[in-house]
Amino acid sequence: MHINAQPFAYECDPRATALVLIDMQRDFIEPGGFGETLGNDVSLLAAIVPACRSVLAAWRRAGGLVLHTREAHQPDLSDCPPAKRLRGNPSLRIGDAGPMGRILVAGEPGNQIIDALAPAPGELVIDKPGKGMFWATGLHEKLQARGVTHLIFMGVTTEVCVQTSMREANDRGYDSLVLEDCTESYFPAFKAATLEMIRAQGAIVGWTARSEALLAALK
Ligand code: TIU
Repeated sequence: MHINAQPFAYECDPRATALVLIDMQRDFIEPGGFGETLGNDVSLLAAIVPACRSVLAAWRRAGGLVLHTREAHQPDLSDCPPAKRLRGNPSLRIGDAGPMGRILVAGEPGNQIIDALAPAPGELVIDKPGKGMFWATGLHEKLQARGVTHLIFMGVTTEVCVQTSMREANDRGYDSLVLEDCTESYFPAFKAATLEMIRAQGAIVGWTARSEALLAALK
């Protein structure tokens, strides 16, 4: 498959490529979750949902592997470093009870992927205690067992969990593409800077493309 991307075309074999949705969970996209406790306006992030849905539907039709991640901690917070929980001055800390249940805790209502992008049976769902999807998840081994060499990213937020996951993927030998209109940040300037730094220096971290480019390649 040949995708019109920046800084140059992205080539991948769909059978060796996973579509990755990073943290499209209520915690970040709906009011009352982790994103809002940090002081962010979460309304910005919902705008990417229709584009993500179109790509997800097309990718499923093509029979491609889908991977969903959630930023989630165990109920006893044994996988949440105190440094992460205690940093800053959020209105509620990780593990505290909020309007959608305990903040960023696995199994709570706020920790669920939004209905519009809910995982289908057979799709991979990874709970990750860090910002990056490889840290403490065993994901690399799961992807290797499936012969995955290429990753196409969507999700939130661009400069935090998406970028961290792409950098982790890069160091593990994956070729990564992020879909520009399927990722969002609470800070538009951070999104723009992240997309630029990913593709700089001859795709030092990876590629960026509009979702239409992927949809055209899948036709
Ligand atoms: N705060 C912020 O922008 N993001 C996160 O904490 N997690 C993810 O990006 N998923």
